[in-house]
Amino acid sequence: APAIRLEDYSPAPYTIEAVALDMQLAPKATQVHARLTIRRLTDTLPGTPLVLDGGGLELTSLSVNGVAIPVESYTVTPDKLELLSPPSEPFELEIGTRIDPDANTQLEGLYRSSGTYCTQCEAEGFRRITYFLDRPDVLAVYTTRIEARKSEAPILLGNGNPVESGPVPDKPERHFAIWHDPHPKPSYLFAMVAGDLAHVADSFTTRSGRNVDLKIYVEHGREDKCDWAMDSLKRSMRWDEEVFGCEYDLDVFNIVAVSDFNMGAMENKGLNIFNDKYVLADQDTATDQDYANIEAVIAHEYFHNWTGNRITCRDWFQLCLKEGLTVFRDQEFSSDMRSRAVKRISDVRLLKSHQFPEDAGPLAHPVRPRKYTEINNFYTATVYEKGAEVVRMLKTLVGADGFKAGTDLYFQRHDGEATTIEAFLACFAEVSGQDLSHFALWYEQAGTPLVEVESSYDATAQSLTLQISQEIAPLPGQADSKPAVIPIRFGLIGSDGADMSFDKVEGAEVRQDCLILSQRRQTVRFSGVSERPALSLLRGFSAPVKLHAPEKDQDLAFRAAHDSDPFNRWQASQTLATQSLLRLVRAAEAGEELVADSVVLDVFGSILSDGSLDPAFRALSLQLPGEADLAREIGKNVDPTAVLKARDALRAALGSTHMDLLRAALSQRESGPFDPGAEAAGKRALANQALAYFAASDASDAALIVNDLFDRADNMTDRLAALTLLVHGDLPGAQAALEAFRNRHETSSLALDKWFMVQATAPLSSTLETVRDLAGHRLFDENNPNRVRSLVHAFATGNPSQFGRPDGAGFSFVADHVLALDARNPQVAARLLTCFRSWRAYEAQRSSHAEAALQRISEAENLSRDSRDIVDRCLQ
Ligand code: DPP
Ligand code: ZN
Repeated sequence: APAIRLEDYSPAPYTIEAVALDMQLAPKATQVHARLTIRRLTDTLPGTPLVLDGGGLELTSLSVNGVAIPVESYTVTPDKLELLSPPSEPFELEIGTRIDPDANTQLEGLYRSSGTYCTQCEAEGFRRITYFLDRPDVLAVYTTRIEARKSEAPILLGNGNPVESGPVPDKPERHFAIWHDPHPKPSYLFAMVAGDLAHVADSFTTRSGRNVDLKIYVEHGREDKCDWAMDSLKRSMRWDEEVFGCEYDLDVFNIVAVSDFNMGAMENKGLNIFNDKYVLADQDTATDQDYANIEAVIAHEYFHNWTGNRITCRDWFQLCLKEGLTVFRDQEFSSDMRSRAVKRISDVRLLKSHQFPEDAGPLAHPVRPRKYTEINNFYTATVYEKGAEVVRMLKTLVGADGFKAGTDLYFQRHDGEATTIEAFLACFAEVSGQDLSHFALWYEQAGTPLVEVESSYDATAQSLTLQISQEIAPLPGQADSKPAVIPIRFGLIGSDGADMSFDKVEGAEVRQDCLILSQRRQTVRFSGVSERPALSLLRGFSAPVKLHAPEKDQDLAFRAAHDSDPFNRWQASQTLATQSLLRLVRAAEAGEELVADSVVLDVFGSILSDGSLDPAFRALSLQLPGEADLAREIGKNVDPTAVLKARDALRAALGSTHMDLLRAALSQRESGPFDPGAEAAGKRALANQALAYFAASDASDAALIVNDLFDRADNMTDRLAALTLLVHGDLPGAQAALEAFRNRHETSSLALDKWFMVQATAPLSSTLETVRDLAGHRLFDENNPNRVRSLVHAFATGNPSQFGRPDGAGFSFVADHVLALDARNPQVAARLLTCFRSWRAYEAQRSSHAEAALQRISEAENLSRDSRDIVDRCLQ
């Protein structure tokens, strides 16, 4: 497939101003009738052909201004409709198409999920419903008439506001509903839903007094699992008014939860469609992490109403315009709802584990890519999470007031437009008076900058000198890099643990507590520094960079106890643990005895016993870097077995050293009614973290205590924590617990996903065989993306030692699934395939097995464009 390039962008020669859709739903033959009001743009010569996108369509009728057009005046294929010489004056084009929702296994366009008709049009799904200018810069007003058998689909939903509904004359078994969306929108925001659904209702009054009916639609019997999602929605609506000044603009806001969905959720105007994983929650089936995710995703999709819908993207290269900004907004929302420090740490962990490896390998791309062959492959951690970090840096640079003024200007100036990153940045440059042209490099350049800092203190001169460099390692298509603007928030910590003052700084700009780097190499000199400080750099993770500032274990331990910045306190303990684990990995590779460093044991003991710290923060601080995090630090010649051994050794040492503290922490587990809020969740996280170390210790009653917790747990967080320890530790009782869990949750598919996942991620040599068996289990469903992700994807991305087995069998198993899946659902297959992206980092034997698996995929016939793109880039 030819690459699509940013520099080739040009507006379409025609625009579509209004769309009237009539959808006659039937499972295998849905008839779509579209009436499009089309206008030639003034720059377009009369007679210029009009080319509409299609996707596997069957044309059933075609007319212009009410008259069927002769066959010689158009050409048509399933993927394209071309009018050879359209009228020069505005005209109405009517198109009939027939589609088969039941045959749609790729879950793009119109499909059915558990019998419910639903749509997914981002990025290019609308063309699978009718021929259209299916691109985000064509904004039209939509009116949708939906007709279906009443028994099959009593509920009929569309974008915008409901207009009319009733029985269909002469067809007593059918009914219809008409929806009208007054806000012009791109086709990717179109949606409709029809099915036999239950709902819960609530309402919200906007700050200007508009009453909005809120409804969440779910399968019957799931109504009691919507409370948290509804509560999150109302809090999101209020927060967006208060913090960003964004008010809702329709009479209704509907959310539909479906069980078969490729992505997390979709922000269709007034009709958000969700993967049910991000809606449904109750004490018995959802973990605290699920609750937090639901809150974040509900907010994210709602916030798109302004950042994405009212103001959309000119072209798909600008995807980060809506996604990076909206992720930033949902992160801020969660920070306000929960602990800001804990949220920041969790987000940075995610960034480092998902985005950093992407940005360091063959799939690296800029936050705003310059070319793509399949846009679905660019819904990435780079566009979303790094995109959010870039917005956060922008806020740091222009200040909170400048940021608020900039977003106000953006909303006012670009409302109703499809726009670009340049236009977005111009708003902040204008209100702040700052030149942001150098900063814009963050959107253009791939790769994570490595910032290296060497410090020296001169006691006589009372000066501190930092030699700082920045560099991005060469990437495919990016041999060298330019230095970026990097805001480094910092503090100089004195021996009493407090931040020290200094007189002046030469060699870099400093604004408040922020050093602003902009050159390849800089020497920065602080004067008036009264003692050698402990250097706290990159506070709050103020830029998405890798920081190398060599620091002794003792200094890290000091900062882990005293840094006034909670993020860096956490980072200091993590860096300490990482350094120690890397030494253990080397020992494991050399076949030496694995002895944990006492300084790490001490620091973890202090955190465990420090009751003054927030429990959620303590829980996070006690978590060791993951196996994949360590592999990333090692970078090349990775042996995942050695990594696992090192981590197990440290976990066991921590458990055995602190057994008494752990017992004490376990006994503090709270009872009483379940509360899904952040504070109660933090206490559960701490108790379960303590349990994890206890289970890894040499305590003779460890298995007994874990089994007991499993039996007594009255919520999913605790039950799953215990089950995971039993299964991953291969402890006595594991099989019985798995069976009990399955029996209890057999009818809840989201809970059952966890049953698959816990087995797929067990770091045991028997796991691959287990996973193979599970793929043939009666409860496995290869057509349900959540189920596939809970087994195959979880194995490939959450089980480094078994996916990366030295015999290559893990790679081969995943490759088989990629190929099988590719024929049915290319988007999910291509996503699974990205688990190979770091294949070159393995030691030789493993990397040659991984390469062979990729080669096998590459040689398959009829590979989708999605998978072809990923496999080609991985092998390039
Ligand atoms: N636009 C969706 C989201 O990120 C993804 N399909 O919210
Ligand atoms: Zn989004």
